[in-house]
Amino acid sequence: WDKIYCELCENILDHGVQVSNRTGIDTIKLPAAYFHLDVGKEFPILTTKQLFIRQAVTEMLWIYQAQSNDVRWLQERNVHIWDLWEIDENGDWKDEKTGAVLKHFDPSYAHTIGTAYGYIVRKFGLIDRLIDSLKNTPGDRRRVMSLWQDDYLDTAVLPSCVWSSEWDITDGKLNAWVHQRSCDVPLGLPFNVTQYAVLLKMLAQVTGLQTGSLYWSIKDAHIYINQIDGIKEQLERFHTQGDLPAPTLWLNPEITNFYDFTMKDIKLENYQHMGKIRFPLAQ
Ligand code: THF
Repeated sequence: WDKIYCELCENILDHGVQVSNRTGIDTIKLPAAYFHLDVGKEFPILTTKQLFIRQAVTEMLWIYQAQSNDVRWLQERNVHIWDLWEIDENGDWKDEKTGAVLKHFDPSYAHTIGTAYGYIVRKFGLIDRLIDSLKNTPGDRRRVMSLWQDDYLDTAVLPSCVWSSEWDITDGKLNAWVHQRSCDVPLGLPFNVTQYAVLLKMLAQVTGLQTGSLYWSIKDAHIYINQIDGIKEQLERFHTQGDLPAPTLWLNPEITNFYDFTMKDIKLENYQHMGKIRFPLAQ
């Protein structure tokens, strides 16, 4: 996965176009990208930088298991990656630096991110439908999980970035085609890929399937210009040291119900990495 990831980064730096966007910090972008990862063969987590697996898995459980949009759920578990998008007591979502109100919501949305991610998963019963279909109609070709719901965009702080996944069974293996509309390659993508690999393995276990592949497509793959130095550091590591052996993900084999998994049942074993790289986060 490091090789695919570093090639994508190089491709963006070499062939991307610099554009302005809503955050005020320019990005270098490619309009599209695609890759394939055989999760059954190798668990995908970067080794050329430290990936914060606890934070990544907690965020995934927040969306798909707790099916929550409440940022306090994450904060109670010491995960702060959504703090910048929390609606305040008055229903305001504010610019972190200037304090300007970026968007106003009904105060009943206080402490949430509005109607995105976990809210949509719960509202439309997406996980239960998916598990039911995996168990009962394995040949189904309509297993589309869509977090993009037009009626709920206006009341979301941020429309979901990874917004679609399609779940396939071939030869007893569970595969997923995941798509994101916008991708912060240094910060978002390493989290997202590892999260969906964990989700794939959890779903395979509770439906009696083998772990298959992730097929990953991106529209607008970008690097913020204040992240370029960090990415160059990571590329330097890759070109001088290559990558390190992939760790394995252990799931408690006794869990048969998706909702019974806790952090104690999900463990990354033998994770070797080359250390943290700090990347700025654009609000
Ligand atoms: N906005 C932007 N600009 N990029 C994103 O990746 C992003 N997200 C979520 C919502 N809006 C976004 C937030 N996801 C980190 C990781 C994921 C995030 C936000 C922040 C982050 O800072 N990770 C650090 C350290 C984490 C830690 O120390 O706990 C890292 O090094 O990975 C797309 O999902």
